[in-house]
Amino acid sequence: MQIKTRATRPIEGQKPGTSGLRKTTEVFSRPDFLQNYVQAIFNTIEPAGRTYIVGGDGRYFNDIAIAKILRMAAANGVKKIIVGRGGLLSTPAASHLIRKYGTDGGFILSASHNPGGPKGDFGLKYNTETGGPAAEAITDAIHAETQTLTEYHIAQEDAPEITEEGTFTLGNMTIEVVDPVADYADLMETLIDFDAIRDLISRGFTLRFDAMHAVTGPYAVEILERRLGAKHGSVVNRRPSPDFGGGHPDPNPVWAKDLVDHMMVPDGPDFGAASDGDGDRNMIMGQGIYVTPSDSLAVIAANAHLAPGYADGIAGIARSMPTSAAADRVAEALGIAAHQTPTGWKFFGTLLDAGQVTICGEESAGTGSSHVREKDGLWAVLLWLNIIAARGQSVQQIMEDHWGRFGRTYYSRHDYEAVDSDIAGTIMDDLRAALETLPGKSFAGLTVTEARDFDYTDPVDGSTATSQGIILGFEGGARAVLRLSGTGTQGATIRLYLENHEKPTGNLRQDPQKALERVARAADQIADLEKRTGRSAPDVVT
Ligand code: G16
Repeated sequence: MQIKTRATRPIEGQKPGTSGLRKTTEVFSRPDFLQNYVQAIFNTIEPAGRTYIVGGDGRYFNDIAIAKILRMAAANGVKKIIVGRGGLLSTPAASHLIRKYGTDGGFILSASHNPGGPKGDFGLKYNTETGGPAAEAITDAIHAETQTLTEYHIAQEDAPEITEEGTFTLGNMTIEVVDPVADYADLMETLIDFDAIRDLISRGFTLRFDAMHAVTGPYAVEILERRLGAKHGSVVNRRPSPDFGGGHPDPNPVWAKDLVDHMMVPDGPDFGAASDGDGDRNMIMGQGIYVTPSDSLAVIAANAHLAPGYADGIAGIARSMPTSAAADRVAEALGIAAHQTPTGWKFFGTLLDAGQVTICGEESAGTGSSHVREKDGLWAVLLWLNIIAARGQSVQQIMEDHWGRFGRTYYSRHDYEAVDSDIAGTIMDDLRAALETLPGKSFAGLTVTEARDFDYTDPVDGSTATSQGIILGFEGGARAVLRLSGTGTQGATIRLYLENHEKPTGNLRQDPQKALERVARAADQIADLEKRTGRSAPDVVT
């Protein structure tokens, strides 16, 4: 094998965010951009003689990027790459393969729920041998490399086609092309009561899973239709497409409106779900009801023992700070620990590795458990089906029982998108500067009881993360959180998270936006969001 060593120079803007590096496809396709980043990863992880998993969500540029990564891996002395057929692997399946085959890590190509295509987004994330996203110390080291490296190495010859399973070579490196679905589906069978779900479906229970033209299509067809017997066509938008059928593969009521429309009619399916571009997010619905991700986490934690994988109970629950406190109430009732971490799945890793938590979740539609080190969309869907089968109740009844026991935590997220980055930064800076002056003051009739920045110390390894979001607490327990998104690619996105708890004896059937109206107004008055962003309302309300 001939290796080319090419000169490169530091390239601006390669600082990985909460989920690896995400940029527009146009930026990723610029000469040397991808190569520079991949070489920076290789320089950091010393890959000679090691084995890695490679796969992505099939979006535009997936195949080109994988071919380059294979050629660079061979040139950097990698011993073996295991890659999903056609370059496909959902993020949780990639995490599982890293763990199952004990590899040294993996490269996951995705910009998650962001649109794909030449005008869409692309992304690349390095996960370590735990199966989880690299910790900040590693991503910082990778970033430092991007700023100093002067050359990259790439095999002269082409990478083999990866459209069929089999074993190939590129120089001294072995490339094993595997079925992207089988191992993952087998893992699900060990955790979830497939017999109970099969029985439920055979008795006429109907479901609709919207794969949003993204990576979960083949996984959902295999598991829901082939193994569990859902009727053909229960999985819709099932064929992964490079631009997700022109859509936005973000499973929430705004972008998965088609699913909502199918579920909100009286004769709709009993259960509805969707997943995102790379299969780690989920949206759960029942006939006539949408379950918020925060509530879904709480219900999953309260009922996990009904699934074989969690029959002995769960060790603890972790949620990201902006996620509602609904799960904390479950932890309290179960007598187990409840952790609050910064936004980003990587912060759950140490707690999961140490066995301190079993179930984790985030408001951003991610739920997962210790079975992998990523959030897992289909796993959440299957656990919900297991819970429905075991309890013999509809989604609506399960929610009503849950709220009747723990109370209801009304929750909503308001997003101000593509805000000028300087304006967004100043809004947050000004708010931070005013924090000490807020307690005791009243806004929209609500008195501020707490105003602080969220700083985190990892209870396992002692690492710290500061300024992870501003928390505003109000009398009566309502809460608003403000933070800047770490996953957008256009300007800045300001997220305002709102919650208010209602006791089991209170009004559990309010419209969430109504229940949160006052705290929304109070937060807007404090941060002056609408005026300073020049909007009359948030761009997206979920
Ligand atoms: C990523 C992380 C999640 C995190 C989310 C936050 O999600 O993996 O752990 O909650 O970003 O997004 P933002 O910073 O925009 O609020 P994903 O699904 O995009 O990988």
